[in-house]
Amino acid sequence: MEDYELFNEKTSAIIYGFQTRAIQRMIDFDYVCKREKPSVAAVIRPTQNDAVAYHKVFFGVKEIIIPVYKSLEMATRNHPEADVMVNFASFRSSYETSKEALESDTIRTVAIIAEGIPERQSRILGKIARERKKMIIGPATVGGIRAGAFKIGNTAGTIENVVLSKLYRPGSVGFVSKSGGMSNEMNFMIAQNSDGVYESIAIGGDRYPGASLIDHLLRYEQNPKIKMLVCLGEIGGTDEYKIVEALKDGRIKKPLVIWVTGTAASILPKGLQFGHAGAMAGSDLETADAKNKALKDIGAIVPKTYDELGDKIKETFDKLKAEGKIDPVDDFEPPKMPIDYAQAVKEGLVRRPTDVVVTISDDRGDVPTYNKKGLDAIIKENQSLGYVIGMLWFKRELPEYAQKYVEMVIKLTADHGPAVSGAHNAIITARAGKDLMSSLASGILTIGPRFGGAISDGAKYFRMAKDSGKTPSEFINYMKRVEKKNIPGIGHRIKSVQNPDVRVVLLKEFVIKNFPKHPYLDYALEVEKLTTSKRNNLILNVDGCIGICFLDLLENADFSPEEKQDIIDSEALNGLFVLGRSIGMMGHIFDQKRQRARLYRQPWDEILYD
Ligand code: Q5B
Repeated sequence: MEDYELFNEKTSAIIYGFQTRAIQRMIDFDYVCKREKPSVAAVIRPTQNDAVAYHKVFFGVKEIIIPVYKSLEMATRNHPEADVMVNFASFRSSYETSKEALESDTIRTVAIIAEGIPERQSRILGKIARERKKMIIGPATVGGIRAGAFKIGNTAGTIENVVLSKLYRPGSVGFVSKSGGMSNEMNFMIAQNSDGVYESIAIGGDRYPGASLIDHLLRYEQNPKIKMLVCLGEIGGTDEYKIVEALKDGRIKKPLVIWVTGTAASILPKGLQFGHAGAMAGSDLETADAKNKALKDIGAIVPKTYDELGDKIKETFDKLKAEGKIDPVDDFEPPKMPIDYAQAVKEGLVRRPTDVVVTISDDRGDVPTYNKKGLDAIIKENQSLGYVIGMLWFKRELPEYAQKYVEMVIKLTADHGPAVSGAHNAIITARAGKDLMSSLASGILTIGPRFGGAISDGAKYFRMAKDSGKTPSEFINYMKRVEKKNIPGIGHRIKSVQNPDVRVVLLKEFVIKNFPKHPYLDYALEVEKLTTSKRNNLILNVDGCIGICFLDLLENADFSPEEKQDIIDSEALNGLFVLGRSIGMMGHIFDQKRQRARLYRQPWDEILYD
């Protein structure tokens, strides 16, 4: 690359600051320019924990990943080919980071976006850049663009603007301004009145920019591909007189169309500052009128007003063209920019079949809903846990007695001591040093047909038996001979007629007292009479009682036969035991962890070695 060039089609940059939108805009620009490789080599995000992470971006329709480093040192070491740093650091840290980049061996150009960098620091940065023959664009700038090659950050705005201003391929005009905002407008104006911009730089509105207007104009002068110069100066400072000098001593020979903004200052109170830190006339020499006059006197093409600027650009360009000095532009239809999916959805341009259907809750609005009821209302109305379970499991506001029943089940099943399968497994797992989730999962995984998980099957078989008109004794025979299995919900390892399970007693009492009717419980108690007459531990157990009484709940609350079937088949009733017993199992896990209990080993004398 020649010294007078800052960027070409292969330029790649390191972006300081995790500016995802600006990064995507740069790569979108690369895509419409038909660059072979994206221009962002790496990103620096000093706040991240890892030395290196990755960020996904689109390059056209394809997704690519860009490394994100914790430090500039790592980024430059891994990407020596990247010779531009676009510095999005805030004004507080921009000085240190820009200095580090200027002092690196690989970074040649630093674009400093931050506004408000102390002038002393800007001057030091400028000095370092001059000494090391490097270029600073900014501070307080949007950056710049080499049409068809490289774009700094958010320069030129949206991709639509880039295309409208024909920035996807180079024209013949070298443009420089102080203002970044005006550079967007000027890129468009130049595209309307010539074959477009070759390079466009906004040096920034501070009093001490890293490089001045003349620095860029002299670069453009040397570049044979640039045929004419356009410059937008600004009230304040004496930078434009350096351009006058260059015109006078012949360092600038190419036609220069220039306008110094701020001519309205003459009708406004003296000393008024125009937006930028440097945009204030401290003396008559610094006024826009004085500068425009000096430039015109020395031969620059200066319009009468800003409104005439476009015409002057056109006249100058047409003249050069008539003289055969303008090479034909290698124009092409820029590739259509794929529209982001989220945007397309917003605009109603695409539709997509969903993969998941959810009918119980929604978290998209301000307030999450449970079965269409706002969580705020649920809390304000002080609804019970039974109510919430009703909404999320059964999609119903359960009647109050049913809510109470659900809560009672959860309380009654919360724990049954450490000896049962679930608690035992959870304890052993916790003592093996495993985490809460693993210990709980290992306990939950024991819940099944013999332990805690007989509720759904109990409901299923008792419902089938009663609804099909089987007598209790026919049901017992059917289970033994046809199904060839123990009746789910009957039998307990330690509870018996003589040692009744108090949980079952409490459940029965509650249901008989509160449920309008309880035909399934009545039926099950008849079955129990027969089974306990055979063996005294073949009682209606806690699983069975929960499931059978739930059949009565569904009956009382007018659930349809199909809904009942779905509730049974989906194992929602076993879910009550899982939910309740998780409370106890977690208690056991915390208990073991609190005690720092040692690894469990089953004593040999509890094992028969045969
Ligand atoms: N027999 C629960 O069995 C247990 C029979 C039966 C007809 C039956 C057994 C069973 C069905 C599943 C069930 C939930 C395995 C139980 C729970 C939560 C818990 C736990 C806790 C908590 C116990 C001996 C003889 C045999 C069998 C006959 C047994 N059950 N006949 N229907 N249901 N029940 N599970 O004592 O002629 O000698 O061959 O599978 O409802 O898990 O606290 O511990 O909160 O944590 O080991 O309460 O009843 O008896 O299997 O040796 O059978 O009785 O056919 O007859 P056992 P087995 P035979 S509540």
